[in-house]
Amino acid sequence: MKITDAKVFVGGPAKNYVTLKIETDQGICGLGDATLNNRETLPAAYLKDYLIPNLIGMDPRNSEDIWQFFYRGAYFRRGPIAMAAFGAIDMALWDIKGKLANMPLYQLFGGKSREGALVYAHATGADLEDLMDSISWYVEQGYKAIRVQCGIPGMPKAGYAVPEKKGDVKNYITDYTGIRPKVEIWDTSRYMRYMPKALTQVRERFGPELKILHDVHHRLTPREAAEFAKAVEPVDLFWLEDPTPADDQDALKFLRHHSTVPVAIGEVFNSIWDCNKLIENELIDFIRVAVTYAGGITHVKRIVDLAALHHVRTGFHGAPSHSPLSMAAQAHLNAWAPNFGIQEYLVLGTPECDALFPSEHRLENGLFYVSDAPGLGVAFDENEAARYSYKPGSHPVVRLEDGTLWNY
Ligand code: GCO
Ligand code: MG
Repeated sequence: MKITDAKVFVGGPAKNYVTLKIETDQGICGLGDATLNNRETLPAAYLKDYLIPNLIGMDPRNSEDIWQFFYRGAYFRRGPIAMAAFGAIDMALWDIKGKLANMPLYQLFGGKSREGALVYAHATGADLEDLMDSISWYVEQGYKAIRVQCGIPGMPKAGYAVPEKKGDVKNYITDYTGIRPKVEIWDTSRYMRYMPKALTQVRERFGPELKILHDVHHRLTPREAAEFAKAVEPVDLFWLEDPTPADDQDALKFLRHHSTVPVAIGEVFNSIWDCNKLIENELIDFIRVAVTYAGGITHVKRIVDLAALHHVRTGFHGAPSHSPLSMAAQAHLNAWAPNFGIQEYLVLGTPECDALFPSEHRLENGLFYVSDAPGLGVAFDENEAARYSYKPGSHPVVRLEDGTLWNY
């Protein structure tokens, strides 16, 4: 069996999805997602200029060897751009493998460990009252777990994942069209004083059963993060996410020595070497990598297995920048993983997105049910894809009130 061709498509409704389609001499094709939010053209170029010319003629069934060929062959290791490009190839090769076996991917991993996989949605508000309305809306939709963020009184501009206008709670924007980023202003003291009180009120309003998550988005120092974690302990969070900048694997030691709050980290990681110390030293409870830019199914499965040895559960990244393809790859891993924790899931299901990526995967009552179709179980409509083109975008940049640049 041989790979005969591969194409890259960039574009989509709301997001610039980078979709790879690999064709074979047996008429079976495989699909993968290489979307790297706000840097989409780069994994696309890596695929087109370096990887695809080597891929043609290879046997698509040898997904492990192909992964090693590209990873070791790059010489300069890791990095989100390369790992997103390898990840898309890997996903597409697993898709082909599933179609050849006529089995959904979770069967190739070891079968189902559960039927529905728990997901969490994002509630947000310009202020606390606004946030309460947003949470109520998700609770009514049947969600059992909700990430909560809200505006901080006195904070000059909206904080992380917070709408500027009250009532804009389902469509808040965290990135912007255009190449120049919006600037947000951050004030750690105001956040540290206000957010524990706000989270306490959410717990009081919604009772003990709702799973509440909160994302600090890398903005605290290790000492501040420990203080914050202690302050929110009575809220009984499902997790506290990215309390410290994720590039320092030692930063969580201090927090861990001072608090029992469950910690989640890893959406910016792109390899096992970014999180092996965190996992082996049991400094975290949830690992947030994404199949999209952590080297695809082959590499992420390795991280999941390491995590399982150390009581660390999965909580894969699922921001809207992941196309239905990588969300499906994660759904298959979620159905199988003995150490599954939760899946971030923002409803992608606009009619445009469903038309571009038809599938039978479904969300019901806060649980995600994986499709039984062979492979990833997602199709790709090239005619629909022709409607979209690349639009540049950017993440915001964050400064302190005195102008010092901070972490987004
Ligand atoms: C999350 C993340 C995202 C990131 C985004 C950056 O928890 O979902 O923090 O919202 O900000 O993925 O591209
Ligand atoms: Mg996050």
